[in-house]
Amino acid sequence: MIWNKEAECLGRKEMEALQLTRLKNIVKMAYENVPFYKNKFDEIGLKPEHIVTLKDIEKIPFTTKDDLRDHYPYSLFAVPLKKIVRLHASSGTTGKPIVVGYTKNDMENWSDCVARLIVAAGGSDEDIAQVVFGYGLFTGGFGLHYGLERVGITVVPASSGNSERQLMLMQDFGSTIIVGTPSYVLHLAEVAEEMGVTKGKHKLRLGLFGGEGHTPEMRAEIEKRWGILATENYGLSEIVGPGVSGECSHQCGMHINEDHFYPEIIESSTGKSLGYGERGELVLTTLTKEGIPMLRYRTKDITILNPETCACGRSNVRMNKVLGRTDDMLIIRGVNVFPSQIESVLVGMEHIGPHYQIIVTKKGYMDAIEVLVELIDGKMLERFSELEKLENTIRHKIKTVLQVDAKVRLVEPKSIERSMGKAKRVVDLRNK
Ligand code: DLL
Repeated sequence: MIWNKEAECLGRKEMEALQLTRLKNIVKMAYENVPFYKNKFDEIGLKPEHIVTLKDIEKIPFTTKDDLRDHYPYSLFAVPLKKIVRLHASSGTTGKPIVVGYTKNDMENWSDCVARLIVAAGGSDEDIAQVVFGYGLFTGGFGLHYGLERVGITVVPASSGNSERQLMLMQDFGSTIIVGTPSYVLHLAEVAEEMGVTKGKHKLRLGLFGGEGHTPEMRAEIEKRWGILATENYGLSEIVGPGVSGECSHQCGMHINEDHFYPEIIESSTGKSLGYGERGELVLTTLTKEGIPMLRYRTKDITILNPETCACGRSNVRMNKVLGRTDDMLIIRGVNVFPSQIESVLVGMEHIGPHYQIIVTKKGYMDAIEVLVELIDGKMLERFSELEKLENTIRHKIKTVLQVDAKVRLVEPKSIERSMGKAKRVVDLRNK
């Protein structure tokens, strides 16, 4: 089923016409109501009427997370606070969070966008969805919640944490969908196994995962352990929260809600625009947001856009899995390293579980990485030769895939800190 066929299956020409009309409106609205945008436009002599084609978007300066931080809390809002019905916030690069506000219309559009990705993944009003995202300033909990309700799904707003209770609710309420971060839902699978909550004892059939990335290997692990179809969705607070894009049940890229969010790919170091199929930083422009319009927001997320119509019939541009962020990319002795690359080496190997942590240090002038990996059986720590052999195998694999020499340390099961939200994969001690 397709939730909003008109928006999700629009022909390319019609979509571009709609985007252009909306782009012109939002640029005018931002220029007239947000001094930050007016100043930026005036500095380079740009006027809203100079935006005549979609390509003209490239004339508009980028917006960054620092801009949100510098205008904390409300200075980027385009409407009086009276019109704002919801605030959310997310962590900034330093101290204060960044704040976003939604009008009534924004809330309507947000729920519709989230409803689209839920239905695309296979959710329907027959389902019971347990939301294990945190409810609060984080957009995950409430964002998915309203989309689920819009579809008519029975929502269990369990919020994050208390795994044993989650499993009790899941069984007693008969949850069929689980909604959360992949790392937490994988942790929950471990607890379920310990508690004997095996496949026949719960009714889960579908997972909606987002808020952080996960590799195909990690997805396969989640699907196997829970016996579900795992789909992914993407978003960020600055743009709307969840609802920017989501996968359908074909699992071949996340359909972007292009009628609300205009996507571009740029070369991160130069800001140069790149085309479909090219890997670069995703830049998003909100086309309908009233509360806090974002023009050419640099997400720092690296991906590739694909304009081909999907087997599901949706024609909106899809984005590939996020490969990493331009700012969580580690540079180890000159080599770019994404945590997701290390993850794909680890997941599925014998004797080790799916939890890992990358510790980055500096030895002299040289960066060094150590990868902590949990064993499935702690007893192996006493069998030195086996342990050494496994550490060497992992080290060798990492070297082959990443061209980086990493130290590997196998550790006790469950000794790496579990997260109720997004997993902390990298501990960077270089500047400490
Ligand atoms: O994480 C919004 C969200 C909540 C999306 C729940 C989907 C589901 P923030 O906390 O502002 O918002 O974090 C945004 O998280 O720029 C990405 O780096 C990362 N991220 C979100 N979804 C994915 C994903 C929410 N599917 C930042 N894959 C983004 C990879 C993701 N990274």
